Amino acid sequence: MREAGLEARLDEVSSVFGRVPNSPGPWLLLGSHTDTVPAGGRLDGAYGVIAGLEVLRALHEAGHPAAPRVEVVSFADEEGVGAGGGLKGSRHLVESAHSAELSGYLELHIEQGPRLEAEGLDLAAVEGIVGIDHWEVVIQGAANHAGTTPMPARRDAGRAAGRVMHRLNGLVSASDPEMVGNIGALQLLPGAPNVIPGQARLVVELRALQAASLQTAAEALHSEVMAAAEEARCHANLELRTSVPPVQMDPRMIAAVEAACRASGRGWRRLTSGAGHDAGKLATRIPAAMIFIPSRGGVSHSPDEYSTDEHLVMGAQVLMAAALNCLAIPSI
Ligand code: HGY
Ligand code: MN
Ligand code: MN
Repeated sequence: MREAGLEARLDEVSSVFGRVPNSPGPWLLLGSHTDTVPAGGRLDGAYGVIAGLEVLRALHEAGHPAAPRVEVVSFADEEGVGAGGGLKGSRHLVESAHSAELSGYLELHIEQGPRLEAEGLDLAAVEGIVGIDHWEVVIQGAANHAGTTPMPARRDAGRAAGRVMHRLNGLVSASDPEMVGNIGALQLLPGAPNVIPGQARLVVELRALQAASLQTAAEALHSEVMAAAEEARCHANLELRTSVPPVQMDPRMIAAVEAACRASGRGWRRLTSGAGHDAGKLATRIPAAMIFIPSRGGVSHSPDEYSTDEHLVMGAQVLMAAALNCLAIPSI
């Protein structure tokens, strides 16, 4: 950011902000996050930060009047690989005084899914972002000798966890055909092959664009966990560990993005994001919008994450055009 002639600063949670020196604000914020999931790809988040920086650098170098009205951000800990459930940088920003100095937020991101590529399209104007609930399930049975304990006498927490995992797909699609869910974290304790697991700890992630679907699925999950525990003579407890509500993007900013997509001459569509983003958190406080470019094979959260250079450059150019369209909106 400093090489681009911007003044750069860290906030209290290590997000990095860059703006034209002595610009008075308010600012349209561009950017994304630079953290990744374990063994993640190189584009999820980082692409939007670099593209936002490139847009501001180009405006600043050209002495464009929009430059002092734009700020760029690299958010910390969007993925939540540590504790806290993620969106740490954007959560801190919306709770800070600086959010009152922002006229809007525009995030360029890879789609992380297969739809644009499957339809031969190059861009998406994101209209909404799914809500994401993380349910922590603890199933308590009794650790015991795996060789001498007769099957009917066991209180096998792993058996109950296995039934929940097996039934999850059914309860998710019964709640909402568009909904998704999985169990990405599972622990069987004490974790030895010759000990009946006395405890199973799992995190169930549910995602839906409708809050009602998340509620329906949560109720079905609760019933399933209790039935699985009872069948294995265990006890169980569920706790909502993190919950990010579904959110709609700002209609005026979506229109600004759509105008930029149209002007690009490339194929585009509106899309809902199945991935969570910092824009979802910012949208709870200020006008926000997102732009997607295609991901090869829809792959993300993997070292195989890839988008073509042509799409990467085109996305940055559309970000520039969309940002200028946003700055022309009277209240932005
Ligand atoms: O999990 C997500 O959807 C995002 O990549 N953090
Ligand atoms: Mn991610
Ligand atoms: Mn991301």
